[in-house]
Amino acid sequence: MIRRWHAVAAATLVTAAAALFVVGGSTAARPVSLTTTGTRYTATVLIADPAPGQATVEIEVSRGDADSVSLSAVMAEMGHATPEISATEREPGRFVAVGELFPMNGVWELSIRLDGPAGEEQLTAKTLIALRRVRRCSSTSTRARGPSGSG
Ligand SMILES: [Cu+2]
Repeated sequence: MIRRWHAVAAATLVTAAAALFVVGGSTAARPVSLTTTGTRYTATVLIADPAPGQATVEIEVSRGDADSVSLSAVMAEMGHATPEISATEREPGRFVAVGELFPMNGVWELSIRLDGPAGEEQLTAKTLIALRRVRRCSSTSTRARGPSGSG
């Protein structure tokens, strides 16, 4: 029962994502750039390639002196949660995390947990994760890519 709901929900999300891309006139996931503000910190989330699988997420802390940043993600409507991963500080205020934060397409809520002399704070940002290539016509366009007649 859960699996069926899962499949239906996934199909709905893919359709929704495809619709967004058609409206946007693009065939690839667009880079994500979101700024979120709390009482202690302000952070900007940058995802160059917002696709499922291994993700590289950059966090720029523009307000507040953060010593550590950790990320986790939740897809509430499907009950998914990914374990927290630690970001590495590449330069002052700029953190990068690499990991399986977004295992599937859809809208994910990213939690950014920051800690520093000012204290701990958790910020959130919603982001759409989508297939690398979403075609308007799914029936024929992907078929012609393979090597024809070889192998
Ligand atoms: Cu799912």
